[in-house]
Amino acid sequence: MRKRVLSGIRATGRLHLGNYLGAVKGMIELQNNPSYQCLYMVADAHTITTPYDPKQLSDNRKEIIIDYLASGLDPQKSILFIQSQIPEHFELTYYFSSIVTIARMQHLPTYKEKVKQYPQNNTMALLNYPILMAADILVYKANLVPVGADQEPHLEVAREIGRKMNQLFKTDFPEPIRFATKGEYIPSLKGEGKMSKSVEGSYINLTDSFDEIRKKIRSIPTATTAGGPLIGGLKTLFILGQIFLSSTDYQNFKNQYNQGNLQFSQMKDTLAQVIYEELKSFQERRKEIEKNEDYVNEVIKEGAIRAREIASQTLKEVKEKMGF
Ligand code: AQP
Repeated sequence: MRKRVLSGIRATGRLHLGNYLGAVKGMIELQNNPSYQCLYMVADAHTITTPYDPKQLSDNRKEIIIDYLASGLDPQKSILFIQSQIPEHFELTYYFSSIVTIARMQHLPTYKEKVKQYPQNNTMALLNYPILMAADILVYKANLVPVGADQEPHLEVAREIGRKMNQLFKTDFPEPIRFATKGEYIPSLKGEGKMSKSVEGSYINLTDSFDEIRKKIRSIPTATTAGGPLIGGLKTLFILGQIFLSSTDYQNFKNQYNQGNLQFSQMKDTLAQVIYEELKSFQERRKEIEKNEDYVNEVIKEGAIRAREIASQTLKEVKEKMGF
């Protein structure tokens, strides 16, 4: 049997470069490897763990599917679906929650960060996020999870839950591991923390125009003189440079930096141009797909049927083993 792959993106807005490099690139790579069966969802249920607008959630669900298709995910090769259309994820979450302590969830760094970011929104759904994520993965018995480095603590929880379920109830969940890309952690354009869509000024959207990209790259805080350790905005600039520039260009800029004669504006504008070139074909494909709503609806409908077939089998098995 082919190994399974599961990944997803929250429906909190349009995709940014961090989502693309840390998650989508890995999703595409695995989809094109015939050894894997890939399931990629829009994590709409995870969206309500932070403040949200129902109208925007409703629109974003479809927008993420369009982003997936425009990035090169192919419904002939991967199952593309919307998380909330597969009720088995939620039922399994409940069963899993019976073997996870509250203390374990409260100690997660990701939970603490979100509570700090949204102190008015310290909800049960937020606390449950990693259990739902474990259910998302294990309901398909997925072995590989292409997600960014920020998701590693959640994957550890998924492995712990799988192990404990296997011990207690003799299930056969695999230990899912993260599939890392070379852009597994894209720092913020502001030079502090990660690129994140909830932090204004930290990200480049996949749909940004050349002028917007150039303006954003130019805004990365860099030192007035070159040389010294690569920290803050400099780190962001060079990480993006390493990913997008040719190795010759990158090395030239790096040497100039070390020698103290780098023109930051020149490096920034070259980088903006190359990023735009990579995003241009995505943007063109996106415009085409947007026009074809029936096709997008069909992809979503088909995806739900195929995902549910697998998920319902796992759930049946788990219920029997747990004594239901
Ligand atoms: N900066 C990043 N570098 C690399 N990978 C990243 N991912 C997110 N940010 C980076 C990866 O993208 C996928 C989707 O992330 P998510 O579902 O957590 O989406 P999100 O929460 O909407 O992403 P943001 O931008 O981080 O939003 P907020 O600010 O709302 O929390 C995951 O695989 C993630 O690792």
